[in-house]
This record gives sequence, C-alpha cells and structure tokens, in this order.
Amino acid sequence: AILEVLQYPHKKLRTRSSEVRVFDAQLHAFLEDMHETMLARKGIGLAAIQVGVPKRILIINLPREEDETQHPEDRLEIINPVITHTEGSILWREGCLSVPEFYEEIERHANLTLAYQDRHGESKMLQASELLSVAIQHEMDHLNGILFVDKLSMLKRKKFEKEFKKALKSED
Ligand code: QAP
Ligand code: CO
Repeated sequence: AILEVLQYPHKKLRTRSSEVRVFDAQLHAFLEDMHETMLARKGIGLAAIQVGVPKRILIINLPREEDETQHPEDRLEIINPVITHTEGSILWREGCLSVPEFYEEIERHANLTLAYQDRHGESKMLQASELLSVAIQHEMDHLNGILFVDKLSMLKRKKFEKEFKKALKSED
C-alpha cells in the first residue's frame, strides 16, 4: 500500500523514534509499504516516521551510476542503526520527501561505519561513502526528529522560511 508522507511542519516529524524489538511478518509488510511509498513519491530514502510510524527504521534505494535508475535488489533496509565511526566531511545538495521542492547544501561526514539490524533482526555492519553516507545520515536524523532544514545556516534558513511561506500562500 502507498502510505501518506507527512510534510513539514507536521509535529509528528519531531518524534524520537523507538527501537524495533519484534522482527515479524507485520514488520516485513510495513517495509514493503515503505518501499512502495518511496518509489511512488520518487524518493531515494525514507524513514518510518515520515509515514507516521515512530520506529527506528529507514530504507534507501540509490540509483545506479551506470543507468541512473533504482534497482529493487539494491534496496537497503536499516533497523536500529548506530554510527560507530565517521571520517571527513562532504557537502551535498539535499532534499526530503517531507520538505517538497526545497533543496540545499548540507555538510555531512564523508565516510561512516554503521551497525544495524536487518528485517530478521540479524546484526550487520556497513561502510558508506559519498551519497550513501549522506543518505544514511539524513535518514538517521529523522529517527531523532531532525530535518535537514534544521542544519541550515541562519541565512539559508531564512531563505527556506520565505519559500515555505510563499508556497503556503500559493495553495488554495
Ligand atoms: C534523503 O530524499 C536524501 O522535494 C532522501 O519534490 C537527500 O528521497 C538522501 C524528493 C539527499 C541523500 C541525499 C524531494 C522527491 C525526494 C522532493 C529524497 C520532491 C520529490 C527526496
Ligand atoms: Co528526509
């Protein structure tokens, strides 16, 4: 099923999500709904809280460099993630399904090591750089109620507020 994606300034996006303890068929069905919703909205990453579920779950499906399309076999399902190492910094122009039509450069760690659980509760580790590293940090912020626009400099934050108010007014 395609779920509703909550949009800024929805208060629920500020929730601190809770750890997943049960890895059952219901969780698997929810992960499928998250993937379906992310693809339908043309996203590359989604956190559970964006569809109103306060659990420490995120999914990522980056396009491949070779054909710039998303392949279902590249899907990452990341549950209860913990960053164990970071290195370097990187600037990336970010967007978010919960903050439509706004994009801005954010500074992130360039490389990271992540410990997490998969859909079966198995412990995994992964090393990420570039876009994957950025996507993981962006989605992990959602688990703590943080949006990328919270990380903007004062000047860029003002630009965002202005554009947001303008977009509100142009709605009917
Ligand atoms: C998070 O973002 C992310 O405004 C995922 O109109 C951001 O999927 C990962 C989207 C930057 C890595 C780098 C945004 C789609 C999708 C929009 C997204 C929009 C339609 C954002
Ligand atoms: Co986001």
